[in-house]
Amino acid sequence: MLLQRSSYINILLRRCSLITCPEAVEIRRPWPWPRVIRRNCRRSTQCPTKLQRVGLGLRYSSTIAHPPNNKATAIYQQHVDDDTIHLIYNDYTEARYPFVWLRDNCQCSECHDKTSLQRLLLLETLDIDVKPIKAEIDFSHQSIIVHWSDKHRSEYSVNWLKNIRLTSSMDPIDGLVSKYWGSEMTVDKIPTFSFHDIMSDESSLYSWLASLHTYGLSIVNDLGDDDKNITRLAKRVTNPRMTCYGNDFVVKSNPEPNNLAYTGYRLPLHTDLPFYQHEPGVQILHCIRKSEYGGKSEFADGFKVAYDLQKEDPETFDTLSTVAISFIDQGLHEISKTDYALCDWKPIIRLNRKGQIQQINFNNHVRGIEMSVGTDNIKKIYRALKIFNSALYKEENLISFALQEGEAACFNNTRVLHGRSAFTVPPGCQTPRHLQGIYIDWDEIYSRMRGIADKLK
Ligand code: NM2
Ligand code: OGA
Ligand code: ZN
Ligand code: ZN
Repeated sequence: MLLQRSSYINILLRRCSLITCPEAVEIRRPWPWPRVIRRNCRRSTQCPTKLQRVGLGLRYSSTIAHPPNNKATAIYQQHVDDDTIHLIYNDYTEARYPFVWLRDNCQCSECHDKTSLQRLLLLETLDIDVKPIKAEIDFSHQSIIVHWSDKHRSEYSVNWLKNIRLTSSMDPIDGLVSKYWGSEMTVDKIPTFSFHDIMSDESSLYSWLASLHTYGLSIVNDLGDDDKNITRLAKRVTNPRMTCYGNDFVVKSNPEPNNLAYTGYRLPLHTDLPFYQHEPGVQILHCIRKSEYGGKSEFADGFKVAYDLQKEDPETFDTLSTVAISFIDQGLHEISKTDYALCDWKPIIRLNRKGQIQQINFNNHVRGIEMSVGTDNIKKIYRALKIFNSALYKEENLISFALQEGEAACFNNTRVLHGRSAFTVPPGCQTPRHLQGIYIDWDEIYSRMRGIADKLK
């Protein structure tokens, strides 16, 4: 017999006078796959926590001799309605779990592989109309046991269930905000972190990465002049992102440059490697040797510039966010030592599904020759590109400063545009300008941050 709407589960009556202390189970809640750590109740067998039954098993009130933790550690109540199992935890939070979701996420070894932590249950097996025939609380194990209409039996522990919110995200990354900036972000205001702190302390590492998320720009100092330190810094997060320019790269004026970055030419504001479908997320440029003869760094927040443009010139914004531009590069692949020819088409301003600004790709020196808009529209594209370019250089948007030796500029390569003024290398110069560069991907950064956030909880 299927349980009717609002019928309460009678199992609570079985042990209603004395249940397991809510503190008997300590929960760690790494996102998003809770690993369970159990701990015995600190208050031993005399624990006074009780649930008392009131009325005919339809309502319960609690008598708690010591206040519950503000994190739920036990289930107080459970009932089944049309589509969900409704739980009330001992911190008075409520949660509803749809039947189909519970069945889909059964954690038994038939449905879920314990080693890979991945789902075994097949969509073809899942009945979206599945219903519980019986659901009960197992107080000693603090779990819900459900017997399903498809004859399966599932058990869900409170430790696992209580951290799952189906209405809002549990991901710590979703709690981070973005803050747009303009030229008020003078060099002394750029969030700055010490290489040594980042290497020795995970909370400094987290703060650095969180700040990169928020502002898209930070400085790491104390790097000295060791050209391997940039790799050490990247590896503190993850493996660096390999590209056709290598695992890391030397930015020096070079007699046989395979990129304009490896000359002394001015580099107008740009994002790197837009000819990859998946552009590197973050770039780090470590100044090993600065130049007396130019080579100052420039930055602008592409999100702010795009946001202002959307308000001030919606037509140009529309062109920049809808028309795909080609980006190309070719040469000898630094790692595979084979010829490469990379090409991708994308709009300068990429919007997400909600129409919000998600990504900027802008690079004049690797912009392709081909255009897909038809001859009549070509001038419109050039006008839009020029408007975006001059908006980046407006006084209110541009910051410019000389990176000091031992400092690294770190920036979101899909948001913040970077450039440099021209520089020269005088004949016979023994200490030419030298930056060491590396890329890291956002997926890896967020993954590392989640891991640290779990540990710091
Ligand atoms: N480098 C520095 O997108 C670009 O071509 C920018 C990239 C050569 C790896 C330069
Ligand atoms: C680069 C770059 C800036 C600089 O290497 O991608 O933009 O200051 N370099 O040399
Ligand atoms: Zn199962
Ligand atoms: Zn660059």
